Amino acid sequence: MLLITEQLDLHGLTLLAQGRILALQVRRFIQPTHAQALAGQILGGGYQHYLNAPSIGRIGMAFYETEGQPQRMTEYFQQAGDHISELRRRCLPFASPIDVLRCALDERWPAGAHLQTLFGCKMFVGLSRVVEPSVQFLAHHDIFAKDAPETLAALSLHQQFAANIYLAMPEQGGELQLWQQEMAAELFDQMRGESYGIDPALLGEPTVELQPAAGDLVLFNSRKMHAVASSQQRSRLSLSCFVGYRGYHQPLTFWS
Ligand SMILES: O=C(O)CCC(=O)C(=O)O
Ligand SMILES: [Fe+2]
Repeated sequence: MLLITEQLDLHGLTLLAQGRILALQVRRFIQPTHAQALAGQILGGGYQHYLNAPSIGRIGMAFYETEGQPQRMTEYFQQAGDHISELRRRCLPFASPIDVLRCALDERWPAGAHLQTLFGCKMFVGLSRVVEPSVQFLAHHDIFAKDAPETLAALSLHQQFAANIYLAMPEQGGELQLWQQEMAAELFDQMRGESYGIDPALLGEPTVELQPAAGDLVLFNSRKMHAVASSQQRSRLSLSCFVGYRGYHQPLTFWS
């Protein structure tokens, strides 16, 4: 269910694409000492909160936040390039770990990998996500077709993965919890009501629970239910994006 490796390679990506593993954990994708320095630099610039999940901090804007509202969509696309540059700037003199991931996917995947386009516009990639102490990141799934309905970009996906590069992790708590069981979009939306997610206790024991270390990269099937356990200690910082898979002979795409 979980493959732990030292390298992001075609083997791991293929197992994930085939659904033979739930998650791929790449240890030390970023050197731990660099991860720590990057976390300080990125958080030092300040952050805001999701418009539709206000307990979760973020730098950049997730397409998920647009909720089909034309004004938010315009804002998202207008700011996409600036948000990519802003993360790059905060990381200096290090490379942005998201840029490193983008290159690695392009280099390793036979058909390459590139930034997702939607409505003829380049999307944003590389959301910095902050989970503060005592905050529980509720169980949810991420399905592009729910956020961008009736678009070829979303409907052509065979699989959607969440990719997270962890830069600051609490010693205890903050585990990523994954459930093998998928939940129909209608049922999930009915259960969550106005909230972005549901109480993980409603799902029973997670199938896999991971405690990534600072510097690790984890890719998992985002259409399945997932949650993040709360921690009493420090803020948890990860850089995140989605990776879209449309078959072995098609390029991977990424967006946030
Ligand atoms: O922070 C994590 O470990 C996972 C967050 C999440 O929900 C996602 O990347 O889709
Ligand atoms: Fe998620």
